[in-house]
Amino acid sequence: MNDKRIYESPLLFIKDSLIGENVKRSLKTLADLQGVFRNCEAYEQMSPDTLLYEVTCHMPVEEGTIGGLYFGITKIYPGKVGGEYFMTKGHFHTNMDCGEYYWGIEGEGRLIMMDQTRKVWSEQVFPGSLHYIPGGVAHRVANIGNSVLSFAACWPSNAGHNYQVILENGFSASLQCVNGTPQLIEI
Ligand code: M6P
Ligand code: ZN
Repeated sequence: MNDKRIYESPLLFIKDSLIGENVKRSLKTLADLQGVFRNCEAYEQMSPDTLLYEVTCHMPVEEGTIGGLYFGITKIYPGKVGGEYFMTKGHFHTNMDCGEYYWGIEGEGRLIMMDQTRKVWSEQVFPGSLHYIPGGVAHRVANIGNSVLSFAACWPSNAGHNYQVILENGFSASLQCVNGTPQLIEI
């Protein structure tokens, strides 16, 4: 018998894609990350249209809603600017009380975190890795492999993104490829 109380999920999260209502996708090119990478000369030599990453988010409530959640999948393409791996812009949450979960789906990466005293550390991202990012800690992910890195994230809808502090002061270390291996280089 057909049970009318059972509905199909309005959302599908299959491997690294997200399909359904209230799902928004945005693409980030090199042009969108002006001033983020350390090697300005290498940056200028690359096409501004180079696709670095794409973010697909399920945003069921209005931005700023207290108690709501957002869910997103980020796919970072492999590549480097100079010796620095392709990575997300990175942000603090505007509301410093808000934390976030990240977890690895495919590929190989590093989650780089920096607290408000500018202390930096990183965690390995791989399929199945789970990362808790406390409030007040800036976060960004770099793809250190030769294939797409994808990770999922879940954060409060009142967290907000503060990119300004990162654009003005950067992280205090950058993830560089040194003799083929990733190293956090303090600046
Ligand atoms: C994750 C979440 C999003 C964020 C995205 C890309 O999916 O943290 O909130 O937008 O990564 O990171 P950024 O916005 O720093 O480029
Ligand atoms: Zn965040």
